[in-house]
Amino acid sequence: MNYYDQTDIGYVNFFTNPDCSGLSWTFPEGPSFYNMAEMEKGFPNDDLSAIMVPYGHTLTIYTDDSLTGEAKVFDGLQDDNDRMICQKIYDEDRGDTSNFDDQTTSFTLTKNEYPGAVGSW
Ligand SMILES: [Ca+2]
Repeated sequence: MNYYDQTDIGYVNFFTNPDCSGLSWTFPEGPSFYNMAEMEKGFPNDDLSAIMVPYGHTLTIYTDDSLTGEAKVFDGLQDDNDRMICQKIYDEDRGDTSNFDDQTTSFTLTKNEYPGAVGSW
């Protein structure tokens, strides 16, 4: 994986397996949003099971095309070594009842205006 400065531009990583393995693709932070046709240039429809979102960014996934259907929001997470953390789309261990596994059809990746305030729990 190539190094990048995630404060400049964000890249979200998509995976077909919940442990961030299997088929994968990297999408850069876009000026607008990714509809199904744009996502399918690199990643299959209705097959997303895990993501890595850069710290300071927010990923919103939708079950239908063009940001419609149900939505789910993920904030970027990183570990102590500034590496992105693998997040399952459907995490039953956290009592997640909204099963978004293998349903993602469109999404947005946006940079938070104040990244310093993100993840301060
Ligand atoms: Ca879908």
